[in-house]
Order: sequence, then C-alpha cells, then structure tokens
Amino acid sequence: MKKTILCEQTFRWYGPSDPVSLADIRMTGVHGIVTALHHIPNGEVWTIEEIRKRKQAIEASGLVWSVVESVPVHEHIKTQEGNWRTYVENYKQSIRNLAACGIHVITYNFMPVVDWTRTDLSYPMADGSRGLRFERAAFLAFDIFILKRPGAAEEVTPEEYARAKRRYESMSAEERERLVRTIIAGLPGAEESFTLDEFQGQLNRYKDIDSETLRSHLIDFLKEVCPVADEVGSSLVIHADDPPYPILGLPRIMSTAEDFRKLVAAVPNPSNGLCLCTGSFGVRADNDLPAMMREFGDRVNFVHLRSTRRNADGDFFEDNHLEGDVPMFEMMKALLEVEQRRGCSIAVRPDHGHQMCDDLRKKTNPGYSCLGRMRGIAELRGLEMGIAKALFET
Ligand code: DNO
Repeated sequence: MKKTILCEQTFRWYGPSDPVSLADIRMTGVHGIVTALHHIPNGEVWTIEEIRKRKQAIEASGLVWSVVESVPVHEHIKTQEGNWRTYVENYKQSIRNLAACGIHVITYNFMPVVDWTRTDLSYPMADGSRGLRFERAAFLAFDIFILKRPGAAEEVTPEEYARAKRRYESMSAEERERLVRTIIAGLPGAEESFTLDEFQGQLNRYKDIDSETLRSHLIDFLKEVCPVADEVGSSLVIHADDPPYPILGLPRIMSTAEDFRKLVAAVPNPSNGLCLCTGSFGVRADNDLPAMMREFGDRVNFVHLRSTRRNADGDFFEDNHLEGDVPMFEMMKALLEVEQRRGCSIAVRPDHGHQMCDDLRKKTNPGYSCLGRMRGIAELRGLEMGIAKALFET
C-alpha cells in the first residue's frame, strides 16, 4: 500500500523565556520547532553564532528547528525611509546565515506598525476555557475615543460610530486601560510596543502610503531578497494580515488570494512563498481556503491551522481548531493532496489554542499556552490520519 506523505507537525516556541519549555513541547508529539531570535533588534543581522546556539538548544531536546517565525521586516523597509537599504542588506545576510545552519523556511509579514491585533485576550468560552477575540466596536472605541486618531470618526458609518460610542461609554477606566495595552503593547511575536503618543507617531509615518505604495515597497523588498533566498534554497513565506482588512487607516496588502496573486505576478521567484494562516485569511468569508491551498500549493511552505468564528458585526473569536468558520476537513484534504503532488511534507503548526485546565492558573503568552495548543494538534493529527487512511491509502 502506498504510504501517504504527512505534514511536518511543529509547535511555536518563544525561546528560553517561554513558560512552555522545549521539554513540554517534546511531549506534544510534534517533530519541529518554530521560533525566532526575539532578542535581536529588528533590522539587525542574525549571526551564525546566535543561530547555532539556538539550534543546539532545540536539538538537545530531541526536536529540530524547522521554521523561523519571523525575521521581522524593519518598519523603514515598509516605508522606504532612512536606512532601509541597509536593513534589506542585513535581511539578505540573515537569510544566508540561516541557510548555512540548515534553516530554509522564513516567515515574515508586511503589516504596518502592528503585527496581529485583538481586543480581548481572555474571552470566556462556554466550556470555561479562554480565547482571543477581536470585537469591532471595542476596536473602534479605541481608535475614535481613546487614541482619537484624526480621521477615524469619518471612516465609519454613523451606525458604527454610535455603536463604538456606546461601547466606549460602557467601559470602566480599567477596561479602557486593558484595551489600550492589548492593542498597542505588542502581542507575542510583535517585537515592538508603544505608548499612545508613540503609537500615533508611528501611524503618521504612513500618512502618504496607500496600499498600492505599500505593495510596491513589498515588491521592491522581495526583488532584493528573493534572489538570495533562491540561491541558498530557502523560502520566504509571507503571513496574512491579521485581521485581514484595513485598521487604523493603515494600508493592507495581504488579505486575500488576489493579494498573493499580485505578489507572485510581480516576483515569480520560487522563494516567494506563502504562510497559509487559516485563522487570519479565514476571517473573510470571501477567502476560499482549500481553493487557496490548491492554487498556491507550490508556494505554501508553512501552514497555520486555526479556526475563527465571525459574526455580521465584523467581530470574530478564535474557536476550537475543528470548529468555527474554517472548513478544516477540506483544508486538511487539500493540504495532503498538495503534499502528495509535491512529494514532500509541509510544516504546519496548531496556531493558538484556548487557555484551559492547568494553564488557566499560569501566565503564558496569549494564544500560546501549552494545553490548548496540544488539544489543537491532537485533533488535527487525528483528522490528518483519518483523511490519509480513508482517502489516500485505499
Ligand atoms: C500570531 C502570529 C503572528 C505571526 C507574524 C508572522 O500569533 O500568527 O504574530 O507570527 O505575523 O510574521
């Protein structure tokens, strides 16, 4: 009987200060680690020495370093200001150094100012666990009434404005404070955090940059770095905008299938890849995830498996991995089909998970507690095995 090629199961690890240790991760049954050198400031070169040190620590735990998430793209590359060309050269060097250490998949994103954004990091689920949520009215309350961003009130409908105002008025001082911290203090992996004033200052830098300009900056960046990645056999995988629509008046360029199509048309290099994040892209009903997996299969070199559930108000929360709006069965089937066609495994990780059981009493990175993610990977692993045996091995 033919053997099915399965996914390479991985877990994200935030490095030595992550409360979830490599020893914990080993017990989840995954093979690979997804991590970054979070201590190196954005824009600087990742040296071979630092990469090796981290790699050795991972291997000493019986795991391998499969994917980098992320080598952050310096803000000046996105706005093409100041030393941006130096940062591009540094990025090339980091790609070369990682390849020299045997690490060939590099995740990045091109979201201005903020990486992923939520309004609630401890949203109670019916079963007692806690998850992450984006509530549009709360976000607009922040934007219009707390940050008081110029232009924010004019960008929304009168109904949305009224809803945001009611939401703002319903919040206690403590809730407002928590909301500010949640949005601008930097979620794990975001690398940067700001005060309200600094935050507005950062947003101002994008005043004259619309999405087509930002896209052209991304293309300029890729035209520089992709030839280097091609040469050393690496793949640069771009992560979706999260959430996948404009926020804070900022331009967005990676929210739909069409966005990635444009990127490939402009930079056809094989190293121009996609990190297919089902949770981020899945927030939009017009993103057909299995179809994206099939269309971009040759360039999808990393997959985040997570499900979100949206409502008509533009809110969403992160659901259990096999529930919510993401058609996980069809997604997994499409992923397995691509792997059989390509003849190689693709790295996947259970993206986020609910805070549950003992983890409710621990302080872990939001979305990255051990047990919720372990539930996620366990369910996904079962789904994968079921599909592989029932559909591919008959
Ligand atoms: C959140 C993550 C993101 C992701 C970056 C990739 O949990 O999916 O922070 O790592 O956007 O560059």
